[in-house]
Formats: sequence, structure tokens, C-alpha cells
Amino acid sequence: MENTAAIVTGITGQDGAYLAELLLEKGYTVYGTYRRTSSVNFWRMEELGIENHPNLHLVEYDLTDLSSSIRLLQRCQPREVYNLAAQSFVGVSFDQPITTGEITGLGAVNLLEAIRIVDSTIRFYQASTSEMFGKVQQVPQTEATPFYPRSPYGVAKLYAHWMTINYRESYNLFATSGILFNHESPLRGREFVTRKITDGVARIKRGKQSHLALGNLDAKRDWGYAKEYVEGMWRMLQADTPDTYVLATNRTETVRDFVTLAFKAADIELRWEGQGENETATDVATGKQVVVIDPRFYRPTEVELLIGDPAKAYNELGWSPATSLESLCKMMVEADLVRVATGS
Ligand code: NDP
Ligand code: GDR
Repeated sequence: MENTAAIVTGITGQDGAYLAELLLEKGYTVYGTYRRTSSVNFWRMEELGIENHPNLHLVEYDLTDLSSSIRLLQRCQPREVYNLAAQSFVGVSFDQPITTGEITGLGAVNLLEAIRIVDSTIRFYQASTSEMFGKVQQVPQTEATPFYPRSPYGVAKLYAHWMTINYRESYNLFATSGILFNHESPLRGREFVTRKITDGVARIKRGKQSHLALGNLDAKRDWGYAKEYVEGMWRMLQADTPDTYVLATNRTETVRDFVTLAFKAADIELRWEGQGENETATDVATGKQVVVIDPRFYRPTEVELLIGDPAKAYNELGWSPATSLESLCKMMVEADLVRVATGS
């Protein structure tokens, strides 16, 4: 492999940081793109200790702009482009459907168009999502399961997914789509439910917060470890041909189960009581209410059940998840306990 340059859009996000770390370990020159803001936030790269790596170049880039995308490719001359940048929070997409469409949907097409114009041999990875399955059609979900997205985010991602396939078929681009189920880590954003929970547990344990307010506890998710999922992304672009792959653990649990696991990881046993909006969890040892429901966190439409079958990724790429949900949850709680204790 002569050209080992890769572009990672969304370098400031969870997956961007882990993917950059992986590619740097493999000897790539990484061009990580971030959007212009008044105060850039590189904390994830700092936590991984890669922000000053000599082969990491941080590039300001607007993915809603085609000419920026063209110049980016001309300047970096990558072998691979990983499109991870997105308005990725499902809840916000209901309030900002148009922005979500422009960034999460059309953003991918700017890059596909730029590849077609600048160098059609560049390999492209699109960060597709299990949110595209939406309303349950069949389980476990596979590459062949019909889509029925339930949020503006899911719809925007589905557009980008089909455009990736369309560019693969129309122009023979190496355009691959990874349909990734939820993946978490200590680097997960605090707005997502797992990190909101582990951060909340750590604050409650350290006496800095009284309780956690959550939305739908019945939603079931297939949660894996982000660091392993970025390895899957890389493997997809090393395959002989472009394709679509599901990455998942094939285990599903409710949000409530994750809450119980997280408190357990901090040695707090819970007693659940009530139903619906009146459901609560109490710390058995102290008798204090530590979980309540706040309907503001409900979504207008919900994805009730996700469980993926990663057999194709295993058979064709040799990829499989290794970290159990218990280990993942413990890792996140322990990291948050340290952060809360040190104020970091
Ligand atoms: P994050 O939310 O942690 O990161 C998203 C990245 O996109 C950040 O770098 C963010 O930049 C960037 N971004 C957001 N808005 C814009 C914008 N307007 N212009 C340019 N960049 C922008 O997501 P993850 O790392 O968890 O996910 C990576 C990708 O994978 C996303 O596309 C997500 O939708 C998708 N995905 C994630 C899954 C998961 O479980 N994590 C599952 C399946 C798919 P900034 O820091 O400036 O906000
Ligand atoms: P999701 O992740 O929507 O699956 O999208 P999120 O963690 O936001 O929600 C998971 C489930 O938990 C329920 N929930 C809450 N969610 C949040 N954020 N906050 C709460 O207080 C809360 N209470 C209950 C939600 O209703 C939902 O059912 C993530 C993102 O990373 C997407 O970008 C990615 O594509 C998908 O995973 C796969």
C-alpha cells in the first residue's frame, strides 16, 4: 500500500478520535477535519494522546460546501476517506430537521461528488446507522432488512446510505457503507444515554448530583465498544470490493438494564418502582431516589428495538466484537468516577 493518507471527517467526535488513533498506529498520515467554531474542542484526541502526533494534520473544513470538499481532496490526496461528521444526535434532529438533512445527508454527497471529480480511485466509507431500520420490521436486523427510519436523523442517514450505494453502482466508486449499531466508550458525548448515565452515576456516587432524569427506559439497544467498531470501518475499506456491512454485538438490552448495570459498577444497588412517567429507582442503601422520568426526554417517534446480526462482517472481514456490555459499562463508569474526582 503506497499511499497511506486518509481523511477522517468529524475528527473531534468519539469515532473520529478512535479511528485516527488506529490509523496512526497503522502508519497512515491522517487528515482530520473539524468545523470552524469560536472554541475548538480537541479533548478526545488529547485523552488519547494523539493531538500532537507528527502524522496527524487537523484541517478546517465545511462539509456542506462542494468546493471545500474538492480542495480538501486535491490538497490531501488520500487513499481513503472516512465520512464520520454528522449532526449525530437523534433527539436534536427533531428540532433541527433541515440542518440535519444538510449535514448528515447532503454532506456525504458533497464528498462523493468530490471523489468522482478529483480522483475516482479514492476509497470512501459512509457512517451509516441502525437508526435507518427504525420501526421494527424483522429481528435481528441484517444488511437485507427493510428500512423504516423514525427520525429526521434516520431519514438523512438513509439518503446518504443510498447515495453511497448509488455512486458505487453508477460510477464504480469504492463506496462502502457500514451500518453500525450503537457503540459507546468513555469518549462518548454526554448527550447520549449511556454516557449521560455513567456520568450521572459518577456524580451521584461522589455527592455532586442528587439524581438522574431520563426518558424512555424501555427502548432496547445493541451496544458495543466504539474502539472495536472503528477497526471494522478500516477493515471494510481494505476489502477487495465495496459493499454494505452491519457491525453489532447481537445482544440487546433496555435502557433500564444499562442504568442498573451502571449503578452496580459503582456498588449501588437499585430498587425499581412504579411505571411509565412515575417510574423511579431508589438506592437501596440510602433510600434516596436516584432515577426519575422526565417526559422532555421522550422522542416524538421512538426506535423500540435494535439487535444486529454481524455475521457478514465476521465471514467476510473477520470482524467480531469482544467487549461485553458489563465490561463496557464498567469501563465508562470508572472513567467518569476519575473525571468527577479530578474535575476533568
Ligand atoms: P459524534 O457526535 O461524537 O461526532 C460527530 C462529529 O461530527 C463531530 O466531530 C462533530 O464536530 C462533527 N459535526 C457535527 N456537526 C457538524 C457540522 N455541521 N459540520 C462539520 N462537522 C460536524 O459522533 P460519533 O463519533 O459517535 O459517530 C460518528 C459517525 O457515526 C456519525 O456520523 C454518527 O452519526 C455515526 N454513527 C454513530 C454511531 C454510534 O453509536 N456512535 C452508530 C452509527 C452511526 P463537533 O465536535 O464540532 O460537534
Ligand atoms: P440513539 O442513542 O438515539 O440510539 O442514537 P441515544 O443514546 O441518544 O438514545 C438511546 C435510547 O435511549 C433513550 N433514552 C434517552 N436518550 C438520551 N439521549 N437521553 C435520555 O435522557 C434518554 N432516556 C432514554 C432514547 O429515547 C433512545 O431510545 C445513537 C447515536 O449515536 C446515533 O448517531 C447513532 O446513529 C445511533 O446511536 C445508532
